[in-house]
This record gives sequence, C-alpha cells and structure tokens, in this order.
Amino acid sequence: MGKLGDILARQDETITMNSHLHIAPRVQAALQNNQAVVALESTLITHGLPYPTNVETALAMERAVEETGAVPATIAIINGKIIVGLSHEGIDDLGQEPPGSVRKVSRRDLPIAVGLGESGATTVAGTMIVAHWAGIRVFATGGIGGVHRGAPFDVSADLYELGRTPVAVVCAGAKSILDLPLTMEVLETQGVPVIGYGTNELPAFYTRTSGIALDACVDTPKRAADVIRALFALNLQQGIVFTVPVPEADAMPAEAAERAINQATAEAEAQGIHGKAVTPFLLARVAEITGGESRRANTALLINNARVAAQIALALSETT
Ligand code: PSU
Ligand code: MN
Repeated sequence: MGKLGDILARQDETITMNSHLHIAPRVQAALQNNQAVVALESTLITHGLPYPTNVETALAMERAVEETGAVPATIAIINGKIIVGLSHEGIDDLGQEPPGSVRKVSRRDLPIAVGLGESGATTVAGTMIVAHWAGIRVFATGGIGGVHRGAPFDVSADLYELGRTPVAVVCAGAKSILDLPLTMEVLETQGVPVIGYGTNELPAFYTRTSGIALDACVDTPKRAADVIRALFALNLQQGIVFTVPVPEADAMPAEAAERAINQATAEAEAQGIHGKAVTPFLLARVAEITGGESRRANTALLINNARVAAQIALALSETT
C-alpha cells in the first residue's frame, strides 16, 4: 500500500467533513456556491479498464466535465479515507495499482474499507452513497450493474442502491453482458425511473439499442434537470437513471457484441467466476474477443456520458 499512501500526501488539501469524508476544496466551493458538480466513480479505473487506458479515460472524463463548465469529483477510498475529488496524481496512482489489489466497494464494503483503513474503488452503488453524503446530485458512469444472464439471483447492488439513494446516474444503460429485461423489472420494483436521453429505447452499453422501450424520454439538459428537481422537491429517496446511447461512430455492431458476450458468459460459468469478479471478467474477456473494439466503445461512452452529465448538472444549478 506504499504507493497509495502517497496519494494522501499529494492529494491537494481536503476539507474534512467528518473523520471519514474528505472533500477537495474546489468541489466544496462549487457545492457551497450551487455550481454544477459531477461525481465520477473509481471502479472503472481499477476493475473496468486496464492501465493506462483506465487513467487516460478517467482524466478525459474529468476534462469533459470541466470543458462543459462543471466541476468533476472522482470518488475513491484511500487508506480508509473517503475522498471526493481525487487529484489527477491520485487517479494515476490508483490506476497503476496491480489488478485485484484494491477493494471494489459497494454498500456492503464501505464499513470494511473505512474500518480497516483499506483503499477501495467505489462502484455505482458506492459512488452514489458518497455523492449523496457530499451533496452531489449528478453522477456519470459507463453502465450500471444489473441482473446477470443465466444467474437471476446475481443482482448488482447498484439496482438496490438506485432504489434508496437520490442521485441522478447518467449512463449508457446497463451493460449488455446482463439480462436487460430482468434488470428493468428490478428497477421498476425498486421505484427507479429509467429515462432515455434523446432515445425512447434502453441503450445496451456497447450498442445504441436493445429493443426495450422506455416510459420517458428527455431531449435537453433542462428537461432532465426538471425531473431531478422534482425528485428532490417531492423528497423522494430513490435515484434516477438517464440513459445516453454510445456515440454512433463508436457503437459496436450488435451481432459482434452479442457473440462476444455469449462466449465470455459461457467462459465465466465454466471457470466458476462469481460474485464481484463477474463484471470485471466479462468486460476484459469481451474486449479480448472483439480485439479491443468493445473497449473503444466503452471509453467513448464514458467520456460522452461525463459531458452529458455536466450539461445536466449545469442546467440543474441554473434553475434552482
Ligand atoms: N461502467 C464501466 N465500467 C465498469 C463499471 C461501470 O464502463 O467497470 C462498474 C461500475 O462500478 C458498476 C460495476 O457499479 O461495474 C458493476 O459491478 P457488479 O455487477 O459486480 O455490481
Ligand atoms: Mn454481481
């Protein structure tokens, strides 16, 4: 943990909210002045993409948020301290940690990482919890977790977190490595609105369409902000999912994506991969099988989602 220890030393000063939560001053200032802030997760850095693509993509997401006029806040746990607004050096150090050495942190893992002074990368679920503590209402990621294909009992903690924590998650739908119809059923049960951003259909992460119709669609940041504002005005406690299709130029052909996903899923099963290891395994295998094509789609949609989330956060800050 030597290198990660240095992150804390080099993290620009943080404002300590309590003994566990540390917010970068630029993030805290933006929140106090009701300026737009976008939360970003760290599991995609440690578990979703290999080095150096992970660091390049995380920094490109921060840049996309900044260029749009909002403040990025990458969230991670370093030696038990929850950081909101990890420094660029911190992102680089985290991205260079050997695979498997940093804990993947959802709700159940938070007391372990904090209590034992470990470092951790927050998932969608973990990032939502911390963003909500910090007062951040908009969060950009790639795809939310969901119900796994062939294993309907393996339901991502992301879906239950969306049912209990009021944060707007901007994503490219659920990863198509999942069972999308079952994922939508669980979100419905959890009371989570899934809203197409410029589409009536649930995007399938690597591809723009899934054949699954959505109940609502918004076309502008302002309309998205209107829904988020209503969520908070009504004091509802669930999250909202905004789904943005992967940019056309970076989308994968549906058949190629489907074939790779089926093969990777079968391999995961044959190798007895389960629990929190499933999603990282599938993402990596699909990338290998498709000769990196899926990874290009993944990085492109991450950066695009960061930009859209920043536009929504800006609209939200303008009208409150
Ligand atoms: N989006 C990406 N890459 C990722 C993830 C999302 O483009 O690696 C991560 C998120 O952190 C999400 C997690 O919460 O995958 C889902 O893991 P699981 O299925 O074990 O809940
Ligand atoms: Mn799972």
